[in-house]
Amino acid sequence: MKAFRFLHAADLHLDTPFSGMSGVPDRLRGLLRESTFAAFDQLIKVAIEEAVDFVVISGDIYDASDSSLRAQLRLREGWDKLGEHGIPVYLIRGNHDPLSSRRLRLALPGHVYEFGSQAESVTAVRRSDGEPVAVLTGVSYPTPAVHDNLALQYRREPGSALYHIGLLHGNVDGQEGHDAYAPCSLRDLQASGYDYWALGHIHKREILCESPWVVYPGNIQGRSLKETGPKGCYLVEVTENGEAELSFRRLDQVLWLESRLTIDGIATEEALKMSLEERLDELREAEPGRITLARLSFIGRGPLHGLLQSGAEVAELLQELRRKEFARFEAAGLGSSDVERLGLGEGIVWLAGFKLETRMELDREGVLAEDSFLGELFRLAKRTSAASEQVEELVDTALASLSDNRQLRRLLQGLNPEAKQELVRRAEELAASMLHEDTPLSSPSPPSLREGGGAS
Ligand SMILES: [Mn+2]
Repeated sequence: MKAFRFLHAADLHLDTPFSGMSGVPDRLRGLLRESTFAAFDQLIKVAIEEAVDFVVISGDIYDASDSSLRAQLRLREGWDKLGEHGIPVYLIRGNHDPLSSRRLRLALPGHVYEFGSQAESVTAVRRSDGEPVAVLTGVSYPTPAVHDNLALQYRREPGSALYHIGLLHGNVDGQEGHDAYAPCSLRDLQASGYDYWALGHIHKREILCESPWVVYPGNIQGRSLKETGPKGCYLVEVTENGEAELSFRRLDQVLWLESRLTIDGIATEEALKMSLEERLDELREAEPGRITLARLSFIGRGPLHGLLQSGAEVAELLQELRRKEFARFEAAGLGSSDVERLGLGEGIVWLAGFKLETRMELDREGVLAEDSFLGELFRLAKRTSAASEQVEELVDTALASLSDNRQLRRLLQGLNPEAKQELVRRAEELAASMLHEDTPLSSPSPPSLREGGGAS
């Protein structure tokens, strides 16, 4: 076998509209709309810098099947750059950009190979000497919804010693949160004889198996709070003995993340504001040159719990911080086409919303020593939590009456020990807020989880 290297990306979702985000200034929205293209430009740049032999893209290149001409032209620009460096592209279509979509008709240049609606195989060569190095098999979605197990169509070429790569857009082992298109099992892929499964469709980066490699690179740019953390592609380097080494290459220009901020020990609104500003600085410094869209979860216990409960105070505070941050951004003189310039300077942090998960201040030790119903309850919870069998027993007994209902029973069977422990903790919390002397019994408030302000 001969050594070679390639890039594996998927789910580019070019021209994602970022609609439904309230309160985002137009200029920032412009940068968000640009972000999928900016990540694509990075992909092209990395391919050229790493001098890969080819690029593999496993579906959902466009976000919508009636994708804009703008998206098609930007894509073409990227392909042309790769063409200038002699780097071919192999791609399949996914559920967002199936072959049936009428508008995706710009002719592809010769170095971009698009697989058709039936599994087929092509041979890829090493650029330096034109030696064949890999067999690539792929299938494009003919229509948006594909329910067949496409993986079964992939056949290793008999007698071929070349490295086999399968491009597949689909859901392996019924991953949640994504349509069950082209469903297959990890076992199907392992049994196929392929060396590397270049998957797309699931937007979360995940390596399902290392022998053979079964890899979701995730999407190249996060697009909502459901797609948090750094996004990019894999550089795959295959050695002469057919072993592959993967390295993640970050491509995203906008980072979505969840950040937790504790109110422990914070006594005043002023102190909370300072703590928020510090967090903003930390987030900005952690991601220079990027836009960070953060949702804050307020956690912990403290005197501010009661004040924050309604959410109005927090919303106002965040609004003020957004205003200041955006003024900073405007002062930097950046416009919607300045993602690259933004890449040179400081980042910007936009607070995309918040969650309230704080709890009332409680003298736990005091309650534990108390001769009261609450004290007794806390002692029971403490004793129980020390041993996981006891937690199981307590929760199972407490919930036994619910299991008459078939649906509830199924839900309960799915509870793992951690979830049961959490139930005990929450029950303790609930009882505390209902029984604690500060809280009138008439208005019990469960551990609060309120969301507000912005995208999800
Ligand atoms: Mn997708």
